[in-house]
Amino acid sequence: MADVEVSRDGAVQTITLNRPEKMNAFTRGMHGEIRAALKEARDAEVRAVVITGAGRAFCAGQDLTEFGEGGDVGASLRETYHPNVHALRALEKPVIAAVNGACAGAGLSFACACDIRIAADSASFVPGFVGIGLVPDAGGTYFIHRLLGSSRAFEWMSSNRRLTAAEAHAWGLVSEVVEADALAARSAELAAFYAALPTRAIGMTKRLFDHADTATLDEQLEHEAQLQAVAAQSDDFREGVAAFLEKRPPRFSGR
Ligand code: LHQ
Repeated sequence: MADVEVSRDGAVQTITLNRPEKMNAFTRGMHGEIRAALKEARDAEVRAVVITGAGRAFCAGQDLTEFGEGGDVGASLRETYHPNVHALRALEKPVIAAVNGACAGAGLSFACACDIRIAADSASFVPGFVGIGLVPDAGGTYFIHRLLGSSRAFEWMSSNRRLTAAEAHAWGLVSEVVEADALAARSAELAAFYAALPTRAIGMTKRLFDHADTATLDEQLEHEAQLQAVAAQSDDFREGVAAFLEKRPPRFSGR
């Protein structure tokens, strides 16, 4: 069995971290498999992606049995984690993290690099890093302070407090919490909903929000104008307007 499983159901691709006996902790080999899966997700036929974990964890972060003393940790992060974080953000389609259980360290960073997070009621969120004397990496400081605000992000990441799914929902870290048995069905339903939307517009909305983090108002207005010019050329824009005027539900193709 692969350590990362990829399946396709219609326009939805599911990527399952699959080392349940090790809480899906990341190994060097898994990064390559995730990279290949995210490359496959670029296929225009894929219009939404779900990332989840097998067994009782989402991902416990770096496999600490593989990560010994010595070696160039910075180089290892640049080689293994960074390309996948970039690939997630560059995917011009919605990526849903279906957090089925413990989510810690770089696993937490990875979930936070996704566009939408839903969680099982049994899930928990653990910074992890400070517990072993490290700083958050794999984009953790970037995404978590944007999601939670600096004050809460710092308090949480520096205290290493284990957050329940209900607390994560109250903080806005996850958008929804469902019973553990219902997570797979609910994430499939949510992904199918997103996969039926105008994918190019969704992808460009993602790009615009990422750009907004560092842009001035003038830069952002210009970026919006440029991408709107592209969206206005799409089949989905034509279909959306036609459906509105004909008072019928739109049938978006993602083109
Ligand atoms: C594990 C792990 C794990 C191996 C649980 N590795 N076995 C990247 C690259 C380079 C440099 C450094 O940084 C990074 C990024 C990082 O991700 S650093 C942060 C790494 N992650 C952590 O520090 C989290 C460590 N794990 C935990 O805090 C807990 O185990 C969590 C919250 C994940 C789960 O807690 P519980 O549900 O209470 O389970 P448990 O603690 O009893 O663990 C179950 C088993 O899983 C246990 O093994 P055992 O043989 O006793 O059953 C753990 O040793 C193993 N495990 N995380 N990261």
